Amino acid sequence: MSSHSSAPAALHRPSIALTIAGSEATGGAGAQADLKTFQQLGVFGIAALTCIVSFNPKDNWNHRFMPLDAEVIADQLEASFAAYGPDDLDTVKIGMLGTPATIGTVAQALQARPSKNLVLDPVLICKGQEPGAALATDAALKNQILPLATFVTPNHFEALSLSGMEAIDDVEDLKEAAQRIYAISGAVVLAKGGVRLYGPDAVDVYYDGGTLEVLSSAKVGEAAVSGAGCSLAAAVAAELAKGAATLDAARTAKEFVTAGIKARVSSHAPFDALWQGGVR
Ligand code: PXL
Repeated sequence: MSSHSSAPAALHRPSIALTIAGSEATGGAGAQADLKTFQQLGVFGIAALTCIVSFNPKDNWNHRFMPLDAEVIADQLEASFAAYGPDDLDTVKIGMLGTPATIGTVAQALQARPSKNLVLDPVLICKGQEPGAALATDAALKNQILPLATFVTPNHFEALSLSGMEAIDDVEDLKEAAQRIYAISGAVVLAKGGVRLYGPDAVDVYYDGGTLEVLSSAKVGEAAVSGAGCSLAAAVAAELAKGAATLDAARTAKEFVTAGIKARVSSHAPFDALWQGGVR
């Protein structure tokens, strides 16, 4: 074998995306779902954890929620942002933050290092948290993180909260919600109807201030699947990291999630988990 060879061809460097999210120990949701989604879509994923969620099988699979120390969160973001400059790492996805303290820490880090694409999955409450704490978390998320977002993916419950509407019962309501959320945030909105809206199709509404588009696919059963919301937002982030336009990113993400729900993984938990390999 020759000891020297011609210069290697320039390596293809993958796009990079960071998720700032919680760990969910059964692997359905949270940072685990985000990283699997990034990988499946050809993006080099990195993660900063905000909290650890462990469902409790002895208590009806309720959430046990453990926030990480603000300093530990800030340290992770410092490491990620020092390793990859703003041109290498221009896409950040935000999942569960969980407490006002965490939100403050993350907001500060993101303000110091603005991202071209900031995809916010506005996870509002987690079962197992105090309702009072959830309200404070809700307000902090709206005040400190939503203004930084370039793309936001509220589910039915979150769309009600962010839009201030009393009910979202059909696709017309969901369109109204998407437009209201755009008006307060300036972020592209992908509002998810999921299994919460009546009818044969899972309907999402995309609105970017100009284009209003209904993305629809046949419902796969009537039960919500764990990781669908996380994976949708992560897929949007992955596509944006690769340079896709926002509407194309939304369409690809919807297809990704539909395929992942069709190929869902069941377990002893009372809900199935989306399989990110479903698109294969
Ligand atoms: O699906 C919302 C979600 C996000 N992030 C974490 C979670 C959950 C729901 O369980 O545990 C860490």
